[in-house]
Amino acid sequence: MPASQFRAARRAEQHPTFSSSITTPPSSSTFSLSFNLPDSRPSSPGSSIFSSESSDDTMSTSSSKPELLHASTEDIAERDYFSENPAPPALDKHTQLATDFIEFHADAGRRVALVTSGGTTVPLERQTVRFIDNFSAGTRGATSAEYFLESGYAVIFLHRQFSLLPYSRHYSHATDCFLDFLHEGPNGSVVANEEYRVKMLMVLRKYNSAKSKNLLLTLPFTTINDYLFVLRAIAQLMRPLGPNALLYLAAAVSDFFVPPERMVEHKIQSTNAADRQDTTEGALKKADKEASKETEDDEETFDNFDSSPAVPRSKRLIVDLDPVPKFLKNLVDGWAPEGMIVSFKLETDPEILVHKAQYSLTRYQHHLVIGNLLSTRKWEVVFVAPGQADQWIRVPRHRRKKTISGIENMVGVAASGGEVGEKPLDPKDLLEGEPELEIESLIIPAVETLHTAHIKKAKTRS
Ligand code: PAZ
Repeated sequence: MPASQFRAARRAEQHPTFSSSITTPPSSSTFSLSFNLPDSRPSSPGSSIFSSESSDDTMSTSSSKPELLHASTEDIAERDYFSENPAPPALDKHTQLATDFIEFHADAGRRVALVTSGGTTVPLERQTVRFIDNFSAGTRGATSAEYFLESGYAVIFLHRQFSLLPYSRHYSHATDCFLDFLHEGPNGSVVANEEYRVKMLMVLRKYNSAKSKNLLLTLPFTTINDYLFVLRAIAQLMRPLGPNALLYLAAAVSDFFVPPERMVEHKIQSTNAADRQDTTEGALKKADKEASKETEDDEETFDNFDSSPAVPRSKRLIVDLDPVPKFLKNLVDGWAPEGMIVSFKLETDPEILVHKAQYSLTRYQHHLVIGNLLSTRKWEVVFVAPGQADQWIRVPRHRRKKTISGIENMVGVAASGGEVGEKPLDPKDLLEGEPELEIESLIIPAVETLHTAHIKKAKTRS
């Protein structure tokens, strides 16, 4: 598609029409976490420590919501979320970079994959010292991006800042520090150690090739809010690519967050020391004595959730989180309706993985859910797609590296709803030290095949 046509299509698609007023349904579920804190601090009756500071009005939220015509619940959730939460400062810059990148590849008629990767943080304070995070290192996303590039896709790599990146991931682990691969050569040069040279050269060549052909755009995010804003913006920018767009959502996105109206400005205090004017030794001793007296009083009324040793409420941090709206339906129906959408489903319980993946597909009506278990995600995944039998993709036995934990023996368990599916592995089949085949080298060609079918179907329809 020529660039001018691309720009016109994008303008038309980014300005949906809103009218008529509908009220927001109350949010029904919240999530609470509690932490024991080492010192006493003023108790906060009620469930949230944020309630006393929630009147802070410095947050840039907008109370004027556009009205919606024939709005679905998803439309309302989208309008509310994006009008009540602040756009990240880098949004315009990232949008511009993505616009140029997509235009360039749309002109070339190339397929473009948006790969999301890594975890998201949930800040507890606006000037963020503390946040909630998750385990994701970004291995799936960074590795998949490399295989997409190898398959001829241009890739927008939307990643959690400081998680793994395509190509540099090979040398950025704490255990594989890049300096261990190098030594000093003649005349102050830096030389790769011979045993790593060939692999390093291959990685370097692929990286330089992707860079010089403008095939890889890396955009960072940190918080769940950054992620949602930039995901929506880029998905909408991809609309003119039609079925050539592929959205591969591998990031581990938080399901819960602290909404702006309940977020405190400053670092949450673990003591009430900041309140004390008199810091002489005598005054501090007196304050400590009073604090322990308060503690004794509190213990009589404290509601201890889990029957662990009683800790007074005044020493706990109770975090009250709202659910993050699910925007996958909005993505499928509105943001990128012609693109192929691939979501991931992560579970820890083998008995529910397949069911949850199927449920997600039915609920959001997209094109593919890739299910994986936390423990076996590097050995196997399941493809759940409409109108076809679930398909397990596994690293062949002889390419599975033996682990200390023996977790590779879990492969096959989820396929049979918790029963051991595949026969347990014979230790002889496990090649200690042999480079493990990356499961993404099997996943991406399979996704590509489905994407080709998706494009073909769209062409037939039009
Ligand atoms: O980043 P990583 O390689 O450590 O983990 C990958 C993953 C498990 C986060 C990914 O494969 C995934 O399942 N993402 C979606 C998680 C979810 O929201 O269910």
